[in-house]
Amino acid sequence: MYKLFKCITLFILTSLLLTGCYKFSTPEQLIQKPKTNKEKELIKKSIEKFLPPGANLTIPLDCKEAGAINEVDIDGDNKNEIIAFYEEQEKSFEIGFIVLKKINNTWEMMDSIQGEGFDISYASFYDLNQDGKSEIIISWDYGDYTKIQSIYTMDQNKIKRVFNGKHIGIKIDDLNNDKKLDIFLFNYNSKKSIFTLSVYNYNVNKFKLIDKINISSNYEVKYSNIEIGKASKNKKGVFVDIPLKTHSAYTELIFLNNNKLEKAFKNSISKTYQIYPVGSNDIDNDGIIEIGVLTQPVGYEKEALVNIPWINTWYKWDEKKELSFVVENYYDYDEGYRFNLPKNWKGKFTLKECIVKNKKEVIFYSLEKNKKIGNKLLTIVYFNKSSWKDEERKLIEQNKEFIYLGENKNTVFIGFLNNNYINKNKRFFTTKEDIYINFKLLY
Ligand SMILES: [Ca+2]
Ligand SMILES: [Ca+2]
Ligand SMILES: [Ca+2]
Repeated sequence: MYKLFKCITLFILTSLLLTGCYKFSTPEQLIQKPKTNKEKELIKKSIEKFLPPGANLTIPLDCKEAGAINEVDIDGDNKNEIIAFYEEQEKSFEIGFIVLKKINNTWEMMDSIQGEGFDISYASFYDLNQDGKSEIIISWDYGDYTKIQSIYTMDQNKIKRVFNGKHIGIKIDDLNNDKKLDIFLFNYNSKKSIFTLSVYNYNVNKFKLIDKINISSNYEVKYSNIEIGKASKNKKGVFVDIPLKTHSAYTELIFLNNNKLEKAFKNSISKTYQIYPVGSNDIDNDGIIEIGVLTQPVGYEKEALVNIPWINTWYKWDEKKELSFVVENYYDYDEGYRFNLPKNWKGKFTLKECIVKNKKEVIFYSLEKNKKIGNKLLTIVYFNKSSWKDEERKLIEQNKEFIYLGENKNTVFIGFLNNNYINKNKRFFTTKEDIYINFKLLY
């Protein structure tokens, strides 16, 4: 699947290549004049000339921070060099990158580096030691979860490896806003079931360990989602989603305070326990990362876990030691949508998924005294696209109020809001507009 993804993205990338799918190393370079098509064509041709025989351009699996062809100033002359990643998949199974520099209007190869493993799982370019030259940071991937993290720098016109080690992940960010980039390395000791996060700074060609912290896990950490981002308006954190035994997980939020890595919560497992992994994500697009857990709706106490229509409940760090509620959502992964529940319904509703006359319905009910299931609040009905026009006509004839929520390839989603009940019970107040806005197709 990754390969397919790569092929597709590579295709898009090569077609976007000439329209600006470049990486820039400094803000100044962002405003440099766009290259002419002639220049882009020249770069492409030059790369092709210097690639090893049979090699093709490739992009890192995690392509958020680097593409196949990257423009970065790695020698500090304020002009960008070209770094292009390649793989050769027929004979030598070689993977690596080449570095080109523009000399007298032609792109010459400065150096080439052969990597390790079968894939590049991550790459980025940061001037880690603030000497004006960007370093090249790469995760060489062996296909399981063994990864070699390497950092390269330009030294006397040659690429020199300044760091190399086996770690399951690497991330770069200035976590404590001291203008020094922090290098985060993640390790897992399977014998001791300990996941370790270490942070380094790179000063005058030396890597200095700032601090490290252990994160408990009772399960083999084959995957883990690690996000660095805002935990609140002014503070960045490392969000580590850790798997636990069976199928569950939790999220550890870590800060760097006075050069010490510190956990945000005293007992993260109990605070962020997820019976199935939900993890951390900026769910409301406000630039701050939320932590998601699963809430079991009322009425499913005796149901098997897999049959429960779990509600995703999202929280943010409250800038102290706790979490504060953000939003809850219902997901239908088969049909590909998400519905954000009105915030004032939290703890006051439950739901049922049912089939009525061959149509799927999701019905949200009020909870009354002693958590007794009460009235219908909202019904989301799935209409077959081919029959929707007829159904719509009928609804209009019957004067029935409905909310058009959206549609995918085969299905039209319609909401019916129980205005009679909601108007009488102001604690459930919501509007048709809010319901419409809260419904989001995922693809
Ligand atoms: Ca340069
Ligand atoms: Ca540097
Ligand atoms: Ca957010």
